[in-house]
Amino acid sequence: MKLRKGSHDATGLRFGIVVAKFNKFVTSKLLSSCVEGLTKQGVQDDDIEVVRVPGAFEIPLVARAMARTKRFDAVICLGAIIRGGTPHFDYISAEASRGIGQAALDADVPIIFGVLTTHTIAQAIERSEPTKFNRGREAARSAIEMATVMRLLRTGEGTPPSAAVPRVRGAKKRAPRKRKAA
Ligand code: INI
Repeated sequence: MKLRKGSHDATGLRFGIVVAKFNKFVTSKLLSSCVEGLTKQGVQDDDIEVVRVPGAFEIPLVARAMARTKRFDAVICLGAIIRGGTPHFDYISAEASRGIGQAALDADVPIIFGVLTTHTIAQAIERSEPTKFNRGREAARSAIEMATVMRLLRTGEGTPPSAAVPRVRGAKKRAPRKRKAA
């Protein structure tokens, strides 16, 4: 059995970040911890591109557009959806999660779900604290791991040559080409 896993060394990798402006008192802290999480693992400041969008609902379209440029090894989505007194929360959170998942599959690039969905403001604040569990920093870790896993799969790095190009069982050998008469 061969175990393949990503690493947390992000040297030379490039990341896009989409961050919602809605609930900025939370998302700004997610953003700073996310950027710090990336740079601590070796990402250069110039290799991080941040795009701000109005709210979490707008994240998927921009994340997909960024991923499709193929300029990034992964795209990270940051937002904070906090339950209010209406069903609005359910529509926004369902669409953000569904859209982000779909965007990754469409673009064939890792897109990370760093969007908080909480019942209360207190829960959102707790999960964006730089000193405690911070969803932005976690999103950075996941992005690095997924970027390195995908690179591993694409390049076949560390794969023995016989396994990198699998033989098709029962495939016929191609007959040698006939030479044309002069
Ligand atoms: N956007 C959020 O990012 N978080 C929320 O909690 C939120 N709530 O509760 O309304 C929210 N709404 C805005 C939404 O994302 C769109 O920006 C807006 O509907 C325009 O399309």
